[in-house]
Formats: sequence, structure tokens, C-alpha cells
Amino acid sequence: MIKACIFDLDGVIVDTAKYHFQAWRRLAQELGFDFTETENEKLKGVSRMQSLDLILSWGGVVKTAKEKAALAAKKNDWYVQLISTMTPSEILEGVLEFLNELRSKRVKIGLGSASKNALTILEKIGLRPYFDALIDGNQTTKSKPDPEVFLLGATALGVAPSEAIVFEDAAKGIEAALAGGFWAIGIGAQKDLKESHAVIPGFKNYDFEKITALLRR
Ligand code: B16
Ligand code: MG
Repeated sequence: MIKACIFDLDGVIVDTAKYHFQAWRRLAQELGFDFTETENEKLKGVSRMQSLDLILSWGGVVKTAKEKAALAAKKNDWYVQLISTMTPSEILEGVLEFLNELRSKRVKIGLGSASKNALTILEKIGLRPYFDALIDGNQTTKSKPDPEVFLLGATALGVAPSEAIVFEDAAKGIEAALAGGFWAIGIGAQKDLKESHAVIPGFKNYDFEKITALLRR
């Protein structure tokens, strides 16, 4: 019996990866190197400071902790500027219909995101009122693949992990959901999210019945 659904944000509800990419790329270019969209894929679901460490390693750049904090803040300022113009038109296809269906069926709705900007984004796209619990990078101390973000979500929603589905676009997020004892549905391509209980390309053409049926297979 599924009593709750917990959603990752970036890559599941909206595509903010393109804004992260623009801002990180600007930072890398300022430091004298560049990185590709393929490398950017490795940053999905990864925290801000871990992302910075990865990017600096790609450029072969070494910085002190203080310098890194300043670089991350600079990137975040640019990112915040980019997301400030987001509108509900950026909600990924099928998401709104699915959230409305969950509400009508009294299935609880939670957010489990690594982003410290999650609340701003939800407000910009008008989805804040749908969420019964919001867990983001401001409440967690451990990054995915640690299950902390989803476990805090389940506790806030008052459900057991086995009663909840986690929707994730990143392999690390799926790993986190499984480690926490949740049902894990990958959003994207099967080849990238093999460990999931099921993978769907997105919410378009998928309703609650169809998704829970995938778990019974
Ligand atoms: P911020 P998610 C993640 O969001 C992004 O996928 C990842 O690329 C980003 O570095 C991370 O949030 C932290 O974001 O810098 O805004 O705190 O997929 O967990 O919703
Ligand atoms: Mg994500």
C-alpha cells in the first residue's frame, strides 16, 4: 500500500541542470578551463561543494577551503539569478497532473532534494502548496547515496519507507532510496538507472495506477 510519494527536484520536477551547467561553466571559464555536458551529467544529484570539487579536479585546479567557499558562493549567486526568472511553464510534462491525482487520492507528497535552493524553485514554479513535507540541502548533513534526505522525508510525512515511492533521475538518488528501504522509480533512461524497481521516461502518460502496477511486476 503506497501512502506517499517523495520527489527529487532537479531532473524530476524541473530541468534546473541546464542552469547549474551555465553557472558552473561560467566559473570554470573564469578559472581558465571548460567542461562538457557529458561531464556535467556527473553533477546530477551531487551537492554544491562536491560538485565544485569534481569540477576543480577536471580543470586540475587546487584551491584552499576558503577559496572554495568563495567560488561556490559566486556560482550560487549566478545560479540564483538564473532561476529567478523561472515560471510554471518549466514544470516537466505530466508532473502537475500526477501531483493533482496524488492529492485527490490522499497520497502524501514530499520533496527530497540536495538543493539548498529547492524552496525558491518550488515557489517560482507555483508548486509549493502541493508538498506536505520539504526536505532539501538545508536540512541534510549527508549527501545521496546516503538515504538521510528520504528518511527525513518519510518521518515528516509519517510513513514507513516501504509505504513510499521515491522518484529520482540520478543513479546516486536511486541508490539512496534503495538504501533507505523505499520503492525507487527512475526518471530517465533504463541504462542509467538500472538499480531502480522501475524506470519511466517522465510522468507524461503515467498515472498512479500505472506506476504502482510497475512495482507489482
Ligand atoms: P544547490 P536534486 C541537486 O538537486 C542537483 O541535481 C545538483 O546538480 C546540485 O549540485 C544540488 O542539487 C545542489 O544544489 O547548489 O542549489 O544547493 O537533483 O537533488 O533536486
Ligand atoms: Mg535530480
